[in-house]
Amino acid sequence: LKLETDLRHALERSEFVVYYQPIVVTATGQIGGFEALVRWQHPTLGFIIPNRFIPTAEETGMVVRLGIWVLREACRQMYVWQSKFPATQAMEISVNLSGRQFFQSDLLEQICQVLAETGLPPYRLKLEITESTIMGDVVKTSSLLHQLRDIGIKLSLDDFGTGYSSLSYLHNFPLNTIKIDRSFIDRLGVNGENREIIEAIVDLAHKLNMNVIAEGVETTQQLEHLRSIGCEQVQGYLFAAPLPVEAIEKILSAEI
Ligand code: G
Ligand code: G
Ligand code: MN
Ligand code: NA
Repeated sequence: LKLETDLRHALERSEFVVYYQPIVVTATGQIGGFEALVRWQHPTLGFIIPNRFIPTAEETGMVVRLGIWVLREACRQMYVWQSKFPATQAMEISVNLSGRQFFQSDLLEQICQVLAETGLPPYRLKLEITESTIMGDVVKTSSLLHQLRDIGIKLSLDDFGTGYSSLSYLHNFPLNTIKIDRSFIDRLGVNGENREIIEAIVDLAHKLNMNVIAEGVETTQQLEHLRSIGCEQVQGYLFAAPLPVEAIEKILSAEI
C-alpha cells in the first residue's frame, strides 16, 4: 500500500528515470537503436526495478501517465542525441506500451502530441506491445496497430513466445518486428538447445515481412547461433545492460 501511495506522487516528484539499452545490428555490430526502460529512484527505498512497480502502476491506472512520461522523455532524448551524435539519426527508439495504455481511447492523440512536441519523426519511434496485450481484443488491436502504422510509427511484438498468441492472427497485425523472449535465448547455450525453435520463429517472421530481435543475449555462442539463422538484431548483457544517459553518451562518443 505504501508503494501505491508513493507511486502516485513519484511523477510530480520527478523520481522516475529512463535507462536505455542498446539494440545491436547482428551483421555489423553497430547500434541500431535503444529500448527505453524506466527506473524509479525512490527517496528512501532507493532504486526500484519496474517489475516491482509496473504491476501496481497498471492496477491503479498510473501506468497511463507514467507511460506517456516515458514516451515523451525517450523521444526528447533521441531528438537531443540526433544533433549531438549524428550517427543516431539512423537509430530507432523503442518504448514499451502497457496493455492499459494501449487501450486508452486517446492513445493516438497522445502519441501524436508527443511527436509534435519533441520533433522526433514518427519513423524513428518504435512501440513495443506484448503478446498478451495484442491477444486481448484482436479486432480492436488490429485497428489500433493499423492507425499507428499509418502515422509512420514502427511496431514490435514484445516477449514473443511467452504468451498465448495464436500464430494465425500474426498476419493481421502490421508489425515490423518480433522480439524473441529472453527465456528462449537463455537455453540457446553451448549445445544449441532451442536452436530449431528460434530458427522457426525467425523464418516465420521473415515470411510475414517482419524482422527479429533476440532479447537477453549474454554469450558469444548465442550471438553466433543467432547470426547463423539470420536474426537481424540482438539485445542483451553481452553488449550492454540498460544504462543511464551519461553511460550511453560515452558509448556513442567512442563509437562515432
Ligand atoms: O529492465 P527491466 O528490469 O527494465 O524491465 C522489466 C520489465 O518492465 C520489462 O518487462 C519491461 O517491459 C517493463 N518496463 C520497463 N520500462 C517500462 C515502461 O516504460 N513501460 C512499461 N509499460 N513497461 C516497462
Ligand atoms: O520489455 P522486456 O520485458 O523485454 O524488458 C527487458 C528486460 O530484460 C529488462 O528487465 C532488462 O533489464 C532485461 N535484460 C536485458 N538484457 C538482458 C540480458 O542479457 N539478460 C537478462 N537476464 N536480462 C536482460
Ligand atoms: Mn520491451
Ligand atoms: Na521484451
